[in-house]
Amino acid sequence: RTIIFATNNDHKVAEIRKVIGEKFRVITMKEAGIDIDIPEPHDTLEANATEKSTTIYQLTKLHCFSEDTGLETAALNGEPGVKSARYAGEGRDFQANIDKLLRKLQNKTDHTARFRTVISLIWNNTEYLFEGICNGVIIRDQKGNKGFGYDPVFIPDGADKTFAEMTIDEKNIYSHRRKATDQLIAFLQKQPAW
Ligand code: ITT
Repeated sequence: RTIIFATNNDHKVAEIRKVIGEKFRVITMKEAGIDIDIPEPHDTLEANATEKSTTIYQLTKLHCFSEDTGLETAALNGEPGVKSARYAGEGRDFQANIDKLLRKLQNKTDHTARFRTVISLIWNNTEYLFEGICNGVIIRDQKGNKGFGYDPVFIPDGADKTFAEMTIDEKNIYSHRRKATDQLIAFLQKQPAW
């Protein structure tokens, strides 16, 4: 039971592997010997996830999935959203992205936000989408140095610390990615032997 995870983001791999455990064998692109920059040219998470999974499916013809994630803030009409990785420019500099977000939220009272993950699975030449949402708030100062991306400024509802102050297991209690992955696992467990 082997499936390829079409991503170049090692943090995503670590988080998803912890959820999947021994249920399935997850192979990264690196492990499959695929060294390409997967394109993300679209204006929705769904379309970018589809682009990544179909690109890798066409190369390998193996079961594979990808995910695209965005941070959506209420006061900024869903920004940075699908642009989360490149909010402050093509450099994908996570500190610059956080700085820009905090600057734009500075004079807003509503700091609620959510992470949204869309997983695209290509299964027997058909696509299936799974979504996971984590609601929370953006704080004004960064806290913690674990995790990645916007983790130092996001506190999920029900927690009293940021994702960057949590271990992967703690983050997985709340996270968008874990919720989407749970649905992927449920789907895969329903499939006949593979
Ligand atoms: P792929 O290879 O899978 O495309 P990526 O890093 O390009 O990896 P995305 O396109 O999904 O991933 O970019 C989403 C960005 O949003 C990512 O670079 C982070 O800055 C941020 N992000 C995604 N998930 C996050 C999480 O769980 N916590 C904090 N920030 C996150």
